[in-house]
Amino acid sequence: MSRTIRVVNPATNKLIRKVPMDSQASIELKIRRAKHAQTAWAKTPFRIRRTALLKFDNLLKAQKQPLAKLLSLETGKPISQALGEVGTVGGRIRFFVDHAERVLSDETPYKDSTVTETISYDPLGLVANISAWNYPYFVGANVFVPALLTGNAVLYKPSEFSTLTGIKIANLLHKAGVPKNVFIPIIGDGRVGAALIERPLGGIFFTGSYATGSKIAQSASKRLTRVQLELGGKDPAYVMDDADPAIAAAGLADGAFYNTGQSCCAVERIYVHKKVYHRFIEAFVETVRGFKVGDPLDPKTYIGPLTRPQRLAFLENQAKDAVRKGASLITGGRRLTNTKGNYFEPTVLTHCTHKMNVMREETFGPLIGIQKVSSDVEAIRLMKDTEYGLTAGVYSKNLPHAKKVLAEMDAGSVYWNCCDRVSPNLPWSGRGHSGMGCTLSVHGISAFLQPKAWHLRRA
Ligand code: TXE
Repeated sequence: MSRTIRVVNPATNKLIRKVPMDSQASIELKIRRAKHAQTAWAKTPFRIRRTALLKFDNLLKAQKQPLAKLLSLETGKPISQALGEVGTVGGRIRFFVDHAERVLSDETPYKDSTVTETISYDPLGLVANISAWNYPYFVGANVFVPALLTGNAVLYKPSEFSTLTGIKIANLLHKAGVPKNVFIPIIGDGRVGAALIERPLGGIFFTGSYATGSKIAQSASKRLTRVQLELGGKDPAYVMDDADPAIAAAGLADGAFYNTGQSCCAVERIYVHKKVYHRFIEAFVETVRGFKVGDPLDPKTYIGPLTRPQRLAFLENQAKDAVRKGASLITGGRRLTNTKGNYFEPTVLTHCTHKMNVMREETFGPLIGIQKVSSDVEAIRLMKDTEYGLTAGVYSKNLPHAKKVLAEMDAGSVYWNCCDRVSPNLPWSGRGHSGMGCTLSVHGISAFLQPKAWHLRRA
């Protein structure tokens, strides 16, 4: 008897639907079907693969409203942000469509009268895409769009917290012309994910937590399967002594609390130079107190419920630990008890130090710790005191001043007067506990290819 996923609405904790999980046997069957279909898909002319993904983009646009509503119902994402995600994922799809053919093309780096040296690019073959729930369209498309364009077949396991959205994505890809056996959804939780990656695969592309990512890397190492990991972060931001405190406060409040703080590249800790500290705190707290907490389907809602109920206690413990060690709780700090949903008050802690969990462990929720600093040297030391390396940002009026600090950061992405930002033109990569490999940009297309070197000598 196969297990089922209970799809629950985080705003009410009411059951939406039960979905049967894949079993060991059904995973085996799907892998066999995908392996067989991939050979033909790789031989399909690029323009046909390209047309299918452009059609997928058009279908997403045409069905934006119902897709966004489903995303909001099943993850608690505020509807305005769900519309934003479904409405802008097309920019990433079109980036990949516009650049994949060039990345796929043969190259001839050397040729003389007798010898020709060329490079061709083969797809990895069968890739497993194990995805996350916080941006299922963004983090999914980062992987399966370039994977499909480069001739791979994809076994796509959506997170158990965004199962219905994952099934919708599969249906739309098939409707757009991607063969059913070339993109196959695998439904289930971590146990199903673990069973999937035990099989021989051409690559494993994972988005999720560091804890799970390291388990997956260990499992993949037995077969030397290529692994790409997009993991968590503890992203710092530094408000420098010449920054405009009001501009920094508005940008960082959004960066810390957008998607109810459940973004891998959310601002997770803030350092503020003493010169602008009080004006920043005043503006930042006023902005946070202005966030509307409510029904995700209400267009005015900015803070919705946490997707995962177990994180309510985690956030409460982070706030308690900080206060116990000397932090000041300026606003929030606990779950909302007058609702059936997983709501947590937007929380701001000041007078924080690195003795507190809130400044060291990933929060991934609507809670932020702020620490005053007296110099760039102190800020850089604190920003670098982490095992993660996803993003780091500064607010300052002076670019050379900002660049000096950003150049010191050991992170995949750095920001000047912005934060929590992803662009298809730029590589998205994590260092240390934030992962390995690259999505987006042309690097994120090459990730799905393997080169073949041709040494041709005229006899
Ligand atoms: O991840 P989990 P969560 C990170 C974010 C946070 C976490 C939140 O920072 O740390 O993800 O997502 C499957 N073998 N990012 O807690 O538990 C599971 O079913 C194989 C970073 O849900 O790691 C789900 O599909 N699979 C990212 C997926 O792994 C397993 C953006 C993720 O689950 C498994 C989004 C196993 N043993 C979130 N155990 C970025 N950097 O962009 C679980 N899974």
